[in-house]
Amino acid sequence: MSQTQQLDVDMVDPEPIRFLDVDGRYAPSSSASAFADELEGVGLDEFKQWYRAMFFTRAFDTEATHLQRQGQLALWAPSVGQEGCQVGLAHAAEPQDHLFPAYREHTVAHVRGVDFVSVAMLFRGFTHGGWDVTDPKSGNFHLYTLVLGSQSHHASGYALGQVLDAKRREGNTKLDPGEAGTETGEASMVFYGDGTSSQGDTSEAMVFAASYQTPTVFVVQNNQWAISVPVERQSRTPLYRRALGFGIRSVQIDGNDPLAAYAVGRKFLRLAREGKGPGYIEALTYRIGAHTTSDDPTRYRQQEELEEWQQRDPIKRLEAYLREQGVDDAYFDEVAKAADQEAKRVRDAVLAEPAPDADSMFAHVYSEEHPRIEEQRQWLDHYEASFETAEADGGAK
Ligand SMILES: Cc1ncc(C[n+]2csc(CCOP(=O)(O)OP(=O)(O)O)c2C)c(N)n1
Ligand SMILES: [Mg+2]
Repeated sequence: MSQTQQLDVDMVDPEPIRFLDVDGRYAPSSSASAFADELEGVGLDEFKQWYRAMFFTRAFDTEATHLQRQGQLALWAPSVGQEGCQVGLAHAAEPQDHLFPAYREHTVAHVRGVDFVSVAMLFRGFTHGGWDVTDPKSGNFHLYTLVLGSQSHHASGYALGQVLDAKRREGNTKLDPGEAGTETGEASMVFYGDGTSSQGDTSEAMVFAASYQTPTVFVVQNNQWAISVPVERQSRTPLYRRALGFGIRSVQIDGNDPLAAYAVGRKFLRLAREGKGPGYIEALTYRIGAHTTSDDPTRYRQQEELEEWQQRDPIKRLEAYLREQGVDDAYFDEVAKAADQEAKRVRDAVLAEPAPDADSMFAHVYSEEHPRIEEQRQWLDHYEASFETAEADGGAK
């Protein structure tokens, strides 16, 4: 699965870390042994819970796509195919960790307790992103970020704050740059894609994280495409190797194996919390659906490639593993039924929500009044009023 090497240097990549093979059999790859301990104590109950979260997210994803097609969402970014690494990494995080997503981390959002309705409302244009009305910090799951790469700065900057807070708790307010070893007890984890790795922000964030030894885990979901640009165009070297150049521990995992994502995520987050510096995980996965509902992937990628990756579907893989462990139809039927109900609940809630006051678009841009915002607010008022005038005149002329 590694990318074709075009450099004339002799470097062999280890096999990606994997515990479950494509048929859901427990068959750790050679590089997995260093992480096997992390799975101790994780059993059937947990795996069933992970399966449920993945299945629910896919049902939600399908419903959200329908809602967009029916004109109820402005846009939708599907995560189909990427649920495996997301569920493993989300469960690897502790409640006190802070997670900084891009825009298709729907499984992570769900595991962190964010209501799917909140996620849909963002794409409906009804909220600016604060997840639950009662608690915008819900689950320490930060805002979806469409400005590619900016979240890597948010995560490494936040992590510097985590270090400073820990030092302050010890009565030490002086930050010595590059000094490792501060136990923070919490970490930050940031998600972005293969294409985003070309954005300068992500390199700067790695320099920063390595220099200050921040407790940050960078997760790159290499889903092989950045809209229509293949990963081979983004990087001539496997992405995980870039982080090594910054002095950051880094591995490549089979991103459709939730066990691999959990084990590596757990270890890297723990090392980060212990003051042992940042980590980087390249999760090899695939975007089965379109980039967004505005995209038609048949214009740029081959059907055979899609079918090949469909064989590696993370949900089917975990299902095969669970069946092997004796989980029967009754469980899978119950999950499917409950997921259907959840999708219906989200649909009903989205359609029932009254349209927000248009003024809310302007209300929180600046903390104080701003002439440009006032200008825009007045323009909208004038525009809205023009419809009333047109109606009073007997309709548009
Ligand atoms: C700074 C910036 N540049 C360009 C874009 C337009 N854009 C949106 S998504 C995308 C591709 C991102 O690809 P990748 O990082 O691989 O994430 P994926 O969508 O595959 O999950 C681009 C170029 C943007 N949103 N922000
Ligand atoms: Mg991508």
